[in-house]
Parts: sequence; structure tokens; C-alpha cells
Amino acid sequence: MVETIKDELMKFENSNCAEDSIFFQAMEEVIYSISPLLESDPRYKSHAILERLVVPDRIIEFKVTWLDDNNKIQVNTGYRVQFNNALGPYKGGLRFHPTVNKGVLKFLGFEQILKNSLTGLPIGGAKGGSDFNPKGKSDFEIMKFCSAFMTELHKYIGPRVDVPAGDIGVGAREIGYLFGEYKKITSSYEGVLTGKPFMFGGSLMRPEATGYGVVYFTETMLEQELKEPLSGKICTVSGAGNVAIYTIEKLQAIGAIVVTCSDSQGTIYDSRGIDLKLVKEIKLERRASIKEYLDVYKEATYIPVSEYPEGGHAVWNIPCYAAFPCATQNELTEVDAKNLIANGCISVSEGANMPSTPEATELFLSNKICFAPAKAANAGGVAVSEFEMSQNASMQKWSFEKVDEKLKETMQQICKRVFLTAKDYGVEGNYVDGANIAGFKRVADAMIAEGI
Ligand code: NDP
Ligand code: 2IT
Repeated sequence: MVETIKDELMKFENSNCAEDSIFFQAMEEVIYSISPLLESDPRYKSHAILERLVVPDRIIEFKVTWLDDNNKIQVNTGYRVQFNNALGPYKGGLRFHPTVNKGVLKFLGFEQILKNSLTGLPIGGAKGGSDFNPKGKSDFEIMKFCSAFMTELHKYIGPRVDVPAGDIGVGAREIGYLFGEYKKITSSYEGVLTGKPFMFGGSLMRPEATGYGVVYFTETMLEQELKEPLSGKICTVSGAGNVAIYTIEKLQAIGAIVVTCSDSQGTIYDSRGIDLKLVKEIKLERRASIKEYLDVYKEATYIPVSEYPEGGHAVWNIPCYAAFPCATQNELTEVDAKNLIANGCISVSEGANMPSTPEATELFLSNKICFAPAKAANAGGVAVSEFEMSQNASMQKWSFEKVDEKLKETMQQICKRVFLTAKDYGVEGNYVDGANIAGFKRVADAMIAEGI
């Protein structure tokens, strides 16, 4: 079946198929998971739901021309993949990173459909971004790039059409500049983006939401599976961006001991526990290298990327009880999974989108590791984005406590739904299949009800 779908897709696509390999990776996992559902309910086949779901509604591609600080003209490519709006307006982040291409955004947009469906909220799936590299750019250059990007993007988005947010390389600063440009072009002050700074319509807790949500999900999963708390346990986290930082913050708040973090250049291992205030200062305020952690803590260890184990990553070589990959896709390989399992790790929660390779995921499942897949575990970010849309639409401002409570409740509900779905389909404990089936079912039923 997977092969048939792939063949069909190849026919559709005149694009470079190598780019799409990451999209096929995401799609293949879902197709395997939902096979029993497709077999048991003929409606999904007769309505060609899968064939329709794996093709985006549209891909918008545009040129972004901007002037750098040396008055030199720069050209990048911008994209928005509007994948599926059966459940609500297109919703999903923007990624600014040199590796961005259509294949990466199709993978992320496809995952987003099922993730957003799992939240139970009225949001469809989308993703966008650019191959623009924010590293080393001045604030002014970031602003000029964001303005130029929005000059094109504004034609395709709106509070009831498509609501972008942040992802890698896009945080509150970028969302602020994008919002400012949208407002200027359209003369309309509306909730067209989420992750805005609080002073002009952002939700409290949106910065924390993904990371806190990952921890709430993990606590619920571990309680359900093992009756074990995370407090007092050694945890390893990769990344040092938005998701990693707030995962570490919540883990520390509940008494876990986080001993690692990383960036694209290397890993920090601090056996006494990561000093998060310092990490925030280095990565969020100064946008510098995590290596600078050693300037303050000489006893900590820094492992540069060049010294990583062959085919693996240094973070996953460190013994832990629970692991939290929070950097990027395919950052946790088969080698890493073997190391984690050999070192006694019992739980893996994906903060990043699809950080585990298929081989690593397979090892976790076959070794009965409590494995929380991204589309379930990191759904807290987009859930709070939807809360921001609600607040904007009703001109309200919710308190931090209210958002936190609703986030916790949402993550607990997702975890329970995933668990029960897996049980219903005879794969108890397999949260990958549970998430894919539950996420697919809600979108598929809406697509059937809405007709072709
Ligand atoms: P950020 O840009 O804030 O941070 C990304 C972090 O990951 C940085 O520390 C970066 O290092 C590091 N990183 C990037 N690539 C690599 C790599 N190849 N190897 C090691 N480290 C790397 O992004 P976010 O924290 O927002 O996103 C992280 C992940 O979480 C992504 O997969 C994203 O799609 C996902 N996600 C994000 C959500 C959100 O609300 N922001 C919601 C749900 C999922 P450096 O500083 O050197 O660039
Ligand atoms: O991957 C994700 O869920 C995000 N980057 C957040 C999307 C959003 O719309 O808040």
C-alpha cells in the first residue's frame, strides 16, 4: 500500500524527489499506523481520504528580495504549504533556516494536520518559511527580511484563512516584524499570526507552551504506564532554542535533573544540572554559541559536533532516565537509540518534529520504551496558539494560570486519547500508532462530511 501511494505521488510531483524523502518518511509511518483503520472502515478508501490527505491543497512559492546592511540586494525563496483545512483555518509555523525546501515544509505541514487534529481544536494544517539564514544577521536585517517576506505572504493569510506562527529561527521578534508589516499593508489589526509579543495581542505562556506541554504529556504517560514521577530523575535534553529551554524549565520546576543541552555546533554536559538562566542569556539574549557555557562552568563538558560518535549525537550517549529530543528532525539515530536503551533510558519524548529516525523509533517500540511521538507530545505549542486566536477574536486577555491550566488539560486529554486509541486497535502502549490513528480519524471524518 505504501508503495502504491508513493507511486501515485511520484506521478503528481514534477519536483525534485530527493527533497521529498523526508516527507515520505513522515507519510510512511502514518500509512503503516492507519492500515488497520483503513481495513476496518471501508469509507476511508471509498472516499479516497489517504490519496487526498497526502497532497497539499496548495503550495505557495515566492521570491523574497531584501537589502542587507551593506546595501547589497539579497534574494531568498519563501513558501507556504497550505495542506488541509477540513478542521479549521490552516495553522502552523514558519521556519527560517538554510535547509528549508518544499520537501521539509511538506513533511512539517503533513505532521501538523494530524497534530492539530489531536488537540481537538478547530485548526487545519500548514507550514511555511524560507531558506533565509537568520544567523549573524543584525536586527535591522531580520526586520527587512520579515517585511519583504510578508509583502508576498499577506495575500494568502488571514485570521479565518491561514494563521502562521513560529518554528526554528522564528520567535517573538520575527513574529512582531511580520505582524507590523501585515498591519501596514492591510490597515487591519487582526490575529493573523500567533506567538505575538504580549503587548500587542500575544497569549501569555505561548513561549513556554511547547516545552511545558511536552513535560505535561510525559508526566501523564509515565503515570499511565509506570506510575512513576519525573522528580529526582536524570533527564537529557537536546537543543537550546524555544522548545528545549522551556522543556528544561518545566523539568527543573518539577524536580527533575537536566544534565544536557545542545546547539547545532555542540553539546553541553553538566552533571550537577544545567544552569538554565545562563543558557537563556547565551542563546536567547546574546544568540551566541552554547560553548560559552564553559566560560562560567569550567567543570562542565563541551563536545563539539566533530567529536560526536559515528552516526550519532553526543547528547544520547549520556545515561538518563528520560530523554527529550528538542532540536530538529532525524537528530536521534539508530546508534543513539541503542546507546539510550543500553544506558537504561526508559522514556523518550519528542519536543522537536520527528527527531527520531524510523530505525530509532522502531527500537524504542520493540524495547517497550515509553515513547511519546512529536505530533502528540509537542502539540502544546499549537494548542496555545489556538488559545491566542480565541483571545484575539474575543478581545480578551487570559491570565497565565488560565492558559497553563488549559494547556495541562489539553496535553492530558491528548495523552489519554492516544493511549485509548492504541488500546482499541490492539496495540496498547504504542503511542505512535495511537496518535496517527486518532489524528487521522478526526480529519478523515471531517473530510467525508464536507464532501469532495
Ligand atoms: P529554535 O530556533 O528556537 O531552536 C532550535 C534549536 O535547535 C537551536 O538551539 C539550534 O541550534 C538547535 N539545532 C538546530 N538544528 C540543529 C542540529 N542539526 N543539530 C543540533 N541542534 C540543532 O527552534 P524551536 O525550539 O522552536 O524548534 C525546535 C524543534 O521543535 C523543531 O523541530 C520545531 O519544528 C519543533 N517545534 C517547535 C514549536 C514551537 O512552538 N516553536 C512547536 C512544536 C514543535 P543553533 O542555535 O546553533 O541554531
Ligand atoms: O510545529 C509546531 O507545532 C509549531 N511550530 C507551532 C505551530 C503554531 O501554529 O503554533
